[in-house]
Amino acid sequence: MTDPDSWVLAVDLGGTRLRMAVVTPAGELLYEEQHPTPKTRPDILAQIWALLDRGRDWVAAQGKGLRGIGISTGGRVDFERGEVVDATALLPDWRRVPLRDLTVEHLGLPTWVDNDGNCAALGELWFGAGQDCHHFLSVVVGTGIGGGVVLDRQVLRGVAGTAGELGHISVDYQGPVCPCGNWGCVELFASGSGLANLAQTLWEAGVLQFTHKTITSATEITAREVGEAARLGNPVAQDLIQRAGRILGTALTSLLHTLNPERVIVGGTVLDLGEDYWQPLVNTVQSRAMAPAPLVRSPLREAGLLGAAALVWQNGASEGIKPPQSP
Ligand code: BMX
Ligand code: ZN
Repeated sequence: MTDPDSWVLAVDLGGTRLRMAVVTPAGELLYEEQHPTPKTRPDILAQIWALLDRGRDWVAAQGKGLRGIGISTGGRVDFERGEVVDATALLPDWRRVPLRDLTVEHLGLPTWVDNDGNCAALGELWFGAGQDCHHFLSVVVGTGIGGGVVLDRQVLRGVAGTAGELGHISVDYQGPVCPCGNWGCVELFASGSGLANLAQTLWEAGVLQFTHKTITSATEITAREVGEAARLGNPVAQDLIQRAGRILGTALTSLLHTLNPERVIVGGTVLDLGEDYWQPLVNTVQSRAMAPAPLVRSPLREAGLLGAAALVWQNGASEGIKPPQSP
């Protein structure tokens, strides 16, 4: 039976969407909200706290108590300090943010903060395709590419708490400069924002045309539009998506050679592009890796939110919070 006193509030801050949910230890999302990510740091903070206030009020109205708050965010996070160290242009001005302490000050509840890729990996470990697994990789292909490495059922955080930035593995040493500082990062080619940028350049050059929709400015072109064009048989769009799958497969192959995991769990909205993305991804890993690990799709709708919630149960012993289950 679920202990209602173990409910928590979870937040997931991505480059496009900001989500909040009340989560039970069984992994049920009881109350959910989702909004576009605000554009500035003060607006992001204000929106996070407004959502948390509403979540807390909703729980109080049910006559229930809350254990704490877990926050999943894009950017590199110093987990011990609960601080966002740095972020790419997907979250402008999102650096040196003492998010844990600010949130504790605002809501008075114990709070933990981690990178969204790490949270998704923790979500898989507790509730998803990692439940029966000791060593796995989790990859979330959305606006950016979030990553998490689980070794011996622990999320690998590295010395400064910022490990697992799998989107920033270079697949082209002379490639375009990434906002992270590296060159030719896989995220520039295989993420939703990467695909959109590449498609915009091809559209401006007259190489890619859209027939399903009138496009008047490059900024209207998203990965979803590229997907729609591919579905209608546009060979340039299909090629772009297939190439993205192969490029992600190339980066994952390097990770398999480094970590030799049991499986790779892949999720995120970009998988909605379908087989044009998925098959080249799988085929590349199968044909290039020395010992290919199976690629499985995440069964979770909200791995990041679930992992953010799990942060509370996993780390809450110091606050007297008992884990409802061992992951
Ligand atoms: C970027 C980087 C990662 C993040 C990933 C997925 C920032 C703001 N983000 O690589 O930390 O895990 O995107 O993010 O630096 P999402 O926006 O797709 O959820
Ligand atoms: Zn990068």
